[in-house]
Amino acid sequence: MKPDLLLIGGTTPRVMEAIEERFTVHEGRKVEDWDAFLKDKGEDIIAVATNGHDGLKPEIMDRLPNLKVISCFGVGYDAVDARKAAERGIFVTHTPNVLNADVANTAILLMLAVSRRVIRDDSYVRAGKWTGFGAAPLTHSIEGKKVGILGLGRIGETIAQKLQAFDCDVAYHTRNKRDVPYRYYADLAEMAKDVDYLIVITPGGAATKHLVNREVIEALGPEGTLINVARGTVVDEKELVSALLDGRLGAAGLDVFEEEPNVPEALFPLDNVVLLPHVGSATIETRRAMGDLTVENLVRYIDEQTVTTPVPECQHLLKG
Ligand code: NAP
Ligand code: 8YV
Repeated sequence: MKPDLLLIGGTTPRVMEAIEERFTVHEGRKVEDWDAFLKDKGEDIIAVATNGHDGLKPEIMDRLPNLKVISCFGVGYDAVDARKAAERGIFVTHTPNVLNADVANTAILLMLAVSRRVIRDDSYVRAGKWTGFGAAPLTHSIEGKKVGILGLGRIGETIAQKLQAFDCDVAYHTRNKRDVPYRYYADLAEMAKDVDYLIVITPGGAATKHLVNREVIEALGPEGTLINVARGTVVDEKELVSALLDGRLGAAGLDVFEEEPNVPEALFPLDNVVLLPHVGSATIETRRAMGDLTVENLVRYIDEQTVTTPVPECQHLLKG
């Protein structure tokens, strides 16, 4: 008999095929009455496969008494209470590293798209304005500019490395200073004051909520650009919108929002803003690698009672 797995949210056909080979899969999306489902199947579920957006609601986790592993498709796991899971001896796993390059590319893509006004100029051509009004207005180069990175972890460091190709002067802010060739700022607002671009790439969750507040946004200022590829919650979105509307912030490139998939409509008319629907890692190649790692963690738990990439809160559950 195959063990029971609860799948939260959608997944790729490749992941579905792989998990169906080893598990009896219960699709959360098809559950109409959660109370009845959990009464009937709650005790049988030993594995959950989920993603960074849907996570696992605490009230559902509480009703899975034999749960052993929660495998999250994505590196950010702020939608899963990993501390509580660890206390119960449940492994939470995620997909670090395999997405570093594409998320870093998205950050740089947003820097370029905003600075070079790619969306505006594309519309200019499509609207026939090039023939009517001549050349489009000049834009800003990112070459040699000062970039502050909030969060210099796996992805932040990849962004820093890639920015060397643009001769950018890179600084960073984290809680712990690192041994890296970039200028460290212990104070985020100080860094924001000194840079042209602030790139946000920390985890989400309570500890980073609204780190980018009014003070930081104003320090970045009317010539500054904010790029957020982390989580919407890290930036105070109301303050961000009002600063952009008032011209107190120069521009923004945003892949993530506080209430996804809802994006503040006040941003829609602004051509100094580029908006993406949380697609930092959304390439066929990277999503395939993320899916394979999500499955590997589940299968290794079944075969070896261990996992490949536990989140830090669950690291101590690894044997040996
Ligand atoms: P990571 O390796 O764990 O790096 C996180 C960095 O954030 C570390 O440098 C950490 O340094 C810093 N940090 C954490 N809390 C902080 C705080 N309160 N103040 C300042 N710095 C803080 O994580 P990663 O793999 O680079 O991923 C980062 C995040 O990117 C994920 O958690 C996820 O939310 C987001 N992400 C988004 C997408 C997307 O599609 N847009 C894709 C992948 C990931 P210290 O501990 O020293 O402070
Ligand atoms: C994914 C992400 O979009 O890895 C993350 O933290 O935000 C993205 O790679 C998301 O997790 C997919 O569910």
